[in-house]
Amino acid sequence: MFDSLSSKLSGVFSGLSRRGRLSEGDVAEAMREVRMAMLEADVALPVVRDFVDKVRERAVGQEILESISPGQAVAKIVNDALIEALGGAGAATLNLSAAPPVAILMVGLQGSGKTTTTGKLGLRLSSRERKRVLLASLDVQRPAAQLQLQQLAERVGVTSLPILAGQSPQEITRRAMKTARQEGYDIVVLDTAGRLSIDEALMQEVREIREIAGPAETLLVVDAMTGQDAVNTAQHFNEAVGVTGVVMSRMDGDARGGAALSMKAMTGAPIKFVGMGEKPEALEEFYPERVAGRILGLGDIAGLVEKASETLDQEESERVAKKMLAGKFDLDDYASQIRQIGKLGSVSNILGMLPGAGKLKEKLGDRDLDTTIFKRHQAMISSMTKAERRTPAIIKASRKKRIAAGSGTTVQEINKMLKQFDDMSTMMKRLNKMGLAGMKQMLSGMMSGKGNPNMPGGFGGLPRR
Ligand SMILES: Nc1nc2c(ncn2[C@@H]2O[C@H](COP(=O)(O)OP(=O)(O)O)[C@@H](O)[C@H]2O)c(=O)[nH]1
Ligand SMILES: [Mg+2]
Repeated sequence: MFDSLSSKLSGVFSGLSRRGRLSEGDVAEAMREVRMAMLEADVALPVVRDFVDKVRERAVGQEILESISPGQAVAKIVNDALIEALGGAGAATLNLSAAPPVAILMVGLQGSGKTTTTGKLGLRLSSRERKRVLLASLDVQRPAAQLQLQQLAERVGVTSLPILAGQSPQEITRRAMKTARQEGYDIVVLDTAGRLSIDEALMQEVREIREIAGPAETLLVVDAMTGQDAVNTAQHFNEAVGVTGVVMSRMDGDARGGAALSMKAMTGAPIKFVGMGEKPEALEEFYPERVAGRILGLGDIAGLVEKASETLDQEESERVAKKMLAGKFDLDDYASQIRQIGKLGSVSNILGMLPGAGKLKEKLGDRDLDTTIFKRHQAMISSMTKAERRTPAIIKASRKKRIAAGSGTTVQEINKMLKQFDDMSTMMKRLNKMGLAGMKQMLSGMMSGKGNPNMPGGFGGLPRR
């Protein structure tokens, strides 16, 4: 997502930054390129026009032309304009401030991801926001649809409304709201039936359900992979039933991103969440400033940090980070890091959030690092004494034999692990000095499997799955 747009825009700005001063001609030329990049990314034409006009107007201003680093100044203007186009800084959150039970109505075409998103929302609201959530399927179009939601609800540990055969969507809605009132639920998520295309019968059904439930949110789920069609769908739904927010599913795919960039401007409805996969956890808030940063290659560092801190033990990470900075990383810390790597999930996911790592991610594809090696390292470390873990240098021949026997590994493997640990410590010390640019270099070394000639091996030799 956004990869191609991102690399094109970076090209424009690095071209600009090589110049001392910008003339109006330079700006005009850059804007032509920005315009083309956006159209190629499938951004709607009116949005592109508006965007380019805005940027040009601001960039041509005197202060920019005389500023010291014009490339950066223009990048900043583009960044701000992107954030505006995406709906303004800060995530558009759910409005749940009505009296409980608060209804959330899920609408959209068939196959857009409504049921999946209903399950994701159920999980999110119950676990993060500690709400009592009831899920109800109003999809009587397809026989298995209600069962699909029921199973999903069980999987995420949220209650679903018992299925009663023969009820209409309107009847199910009444029953869901009544059950929620009687049993004290905070939130009811209503998963409606879709249609293959927008038709009046669907819209009428949605309007009737809305009348009954009085939802605080009507969330439209659209498939990011359908590009501009997603925007058209949103316009239609918004006109016919009114939409308070959009969920873009399949943002994990290779859609060009134009739909996300056009949505707010074309429909007025903000993107509230994006679906990043089929799993119930794969729902993220939509932060325009982070997306803009990602597009401009600034990397979604904030997103990465949020993801990491959610998944990892915060205090443990801080403790290890401090030791790393102080150059006092030991084998205990290494073992703790190994445990946490498992929790972070796919390496390619993490790479996608790092600045400029788009290319590496492409190379890696869906493959992931083989983590069995980490498990073996963990076994070795747990067969060591405290003193050995703290000061690996004391591990000589006889100790190695004992550790190998204890962990079911060989002395050779122990040697290799110690060497790798040693390299890693060296690398960390260098990393501190190098900053971000160095980090990218290191990553590309990791991915090519060769390592950088100036750098120790690191993970370069790890087998991949
Ligand atoms: N990769 C990916 N697949 C998704 C996402 N959201 C939904 N899906 C898949 O899309 C298909 C249709 O989803 P479903 O929720 O049944 O759509 P509905 O007809 O609108 O209820 C299912 O196979 C889902 O697993 C997403 O964010 N990413
Ligand atoms: Mg469904």
